[in-house]
Amino acid sequence: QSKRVHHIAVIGAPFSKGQKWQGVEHGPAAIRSAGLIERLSSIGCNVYDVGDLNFVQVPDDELYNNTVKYPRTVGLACQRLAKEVNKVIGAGHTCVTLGGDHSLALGSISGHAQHYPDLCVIWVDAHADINTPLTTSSGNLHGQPVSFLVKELQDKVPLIPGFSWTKPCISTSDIVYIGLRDLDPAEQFILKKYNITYYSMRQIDRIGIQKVMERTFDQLLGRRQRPIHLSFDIDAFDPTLAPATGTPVIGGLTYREGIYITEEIHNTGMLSALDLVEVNPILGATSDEVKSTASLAVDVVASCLGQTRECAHRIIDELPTPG
Ligand code: 5AB
Ligand code: MN
Ligand code: MN
Ligand code: MN
Repeated sequence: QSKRVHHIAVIGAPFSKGQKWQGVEHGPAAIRSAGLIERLSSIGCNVYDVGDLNFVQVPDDELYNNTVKYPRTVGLACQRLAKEVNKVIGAGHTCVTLGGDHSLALGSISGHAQHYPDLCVIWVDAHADINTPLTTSSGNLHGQPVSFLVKELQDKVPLIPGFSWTKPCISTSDIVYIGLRDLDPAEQFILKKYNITYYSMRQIDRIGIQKVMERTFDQLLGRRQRPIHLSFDIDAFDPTLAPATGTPVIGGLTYREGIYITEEIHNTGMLSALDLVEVNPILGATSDEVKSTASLAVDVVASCLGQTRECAHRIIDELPTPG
């Protein structure tokens, strides 16, 4: 599979209403400026750039339950993204969604699942993003997308305005978290009570990233091969590597751990869609911080799609001869 041409669709999703900071809507532009499309072409991918989607802010988008912010605007954006992801996946592409904030994963995973109902999810993040609209203390929907996706949780999730199109599409055993280190009390409760697998930074320290990936694939692909949706929040990395993001948490993944995760996912041959979210160029303290965060995002996406640390995708079959 490593020599097969990868047909990739890139969707820019400049959306920010799932959280409070200005600037995450410029994530797609920052990642493109860091050379994503050229990089993917240079490793042999066939790239179809969809461009950036147009999101609208719904007028009079009042708080749900006095807490949850912009429910209609987030719901509509996710619905729009779901439709686009479904379309490019249906056309046979591997789908790359550039965020934008992480509420978008509700859209990308829903759209992906419409085409591949048996998909599984690997969620790489400092956070579990599994608050319900009733447990969230920030009110930000980028901390809640997983709650709408998990079937077993639905008797705890209220119907909120803008979300009536959503349909839970994964079970608790179909998702694995990697990199967690900042859970709210209700999130911790949910992960334990519903027996959701997570490899926190502490667990990575204990058993190493290699075993984490082995166990992840044993659980998700052990019984049968099926499509993988990777949802990668750049704040999974240590803030020294990814400073330009809205909710940085000390003690994150090293470059090598992060890239090992994505290389291994590529090697399964089952990656079908990925999100790269939460790059916020306005939150970098310097232009170097912005550049390093965006270029890290390019490395993550490229290594998901065949870039290796050993050799590029292109193979040479002869050495030059002198004379
Ligand atoms: B991110 C927090 N749990 O619910 C909340 O960056 C943070 O997509 C959510 O992972 C972080 O607001 C959302 C405190
Ligand atoms: Mn390959
Ligand atoms: Mn997240
Ligand atoms: Mn996060």
